[in-house]
Amino acid sequence: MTDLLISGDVIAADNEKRAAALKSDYEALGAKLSRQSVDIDRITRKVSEFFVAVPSWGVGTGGTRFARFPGLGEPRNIFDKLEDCSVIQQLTRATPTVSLHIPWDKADPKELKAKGAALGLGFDAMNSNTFSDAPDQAHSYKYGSLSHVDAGTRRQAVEHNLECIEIGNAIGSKALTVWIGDGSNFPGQSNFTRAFERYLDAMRDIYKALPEDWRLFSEHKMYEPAFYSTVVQDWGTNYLIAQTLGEKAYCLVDLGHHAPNTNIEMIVARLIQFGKLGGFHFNDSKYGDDDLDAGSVDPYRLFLVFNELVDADHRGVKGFHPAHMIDQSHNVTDPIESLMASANEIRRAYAQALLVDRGALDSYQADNDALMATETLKRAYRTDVEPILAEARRLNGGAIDPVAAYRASGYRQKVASERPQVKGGSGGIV
Ligand SMILES: [Mn+2]
Repeated sequence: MTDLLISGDVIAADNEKRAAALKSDYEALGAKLSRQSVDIDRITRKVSEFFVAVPSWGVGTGGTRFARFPGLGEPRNIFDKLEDCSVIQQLTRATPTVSLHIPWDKADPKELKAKGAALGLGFDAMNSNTFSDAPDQAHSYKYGSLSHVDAGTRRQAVEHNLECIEIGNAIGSKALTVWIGDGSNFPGQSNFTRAFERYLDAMRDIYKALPEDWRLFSEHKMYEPAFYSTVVQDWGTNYLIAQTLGEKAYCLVDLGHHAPNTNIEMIVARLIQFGKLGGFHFNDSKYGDDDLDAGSVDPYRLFLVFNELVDADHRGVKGFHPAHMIDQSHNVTDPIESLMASANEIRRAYAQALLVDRGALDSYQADNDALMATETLKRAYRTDVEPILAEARRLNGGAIDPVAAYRASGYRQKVASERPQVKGGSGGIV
């Protein structure tokens, strides 16, 4: 039996209010899609089988370099975080797994596994942290970790990643994501070549410890916390890493880790073509690594990314199973609400991409009909697929309107009374 933290009655009562309208909207959309020879139930089925992992760190209130304004009922530890994650899953039915960050979420693996099982949650990729210092560690990461000039510091960073694999293995994870803050703030501070050699050597040691059925994801980021250069700067560097390490190594694309206006969907296509797309950290951005909610600023870009994923699936690309994870920071919203909204936006982009008439698109491309080719994408994108998303949630026991049901449940007020309020703001993201 799964521990359900939102009463089934609350969801049923809220759904009841919306059921008739949904039925009518779903039928109208079904009729419209059938005129395009699209079976709405097939799309709904595919959407309900599409999942995205929630980041454990996402359920705490985030912050900026300037301040953090703690929210009500913030999770005190990983077990509280898992409870919040289970609420997101219960209402959306889109997020059955959680991605952990070590050491932030360090706990007895047996207890983690038991809590996850009780809440009906599994564990997605493990995330190591060698970009900040843990209280008792021997060597500081101030000047880097896996690429540090000091061998002892590099060794410590490798050992930490090995520990993440060990914990992950015990709780059923199948992947390790490595993101490092290594880089430089001044021209001349670091030798690009030597730093990258040291990084690759350290990553080889991690790769060697990877269980047979695991994947290793490296995540590129063009700047921050290092502002002049980063060791894993861009997708080209990332591809070289995956290529150098071996077949279990893949590239992770965090949508916010690119320069403004970068054609991310084309990067995705390239990585798919050469068998190295490992997965995503979904979020949105206006200027940099803003970690805004997925689809909140540029939903068309999210759709274009999904267009590449659906295209790859349609072409039957071998061994294609990218990991889908959210990586966001919530500064002004209730993190549970933001994560539910984001999971739905991600599914929305997927559903819209499923509606692209790929045969027509191929023909327009072959005829150099640029206008009709782009209209083919736009036609799918302009379709309001909300009835499909809502029906997928409803069919699986979720909420037709997750935010409304969540607010009706009083969950935030309840945990606010149980979890002591964090006093005062502090700098830095969580
Ligand atoms: Mn990320």
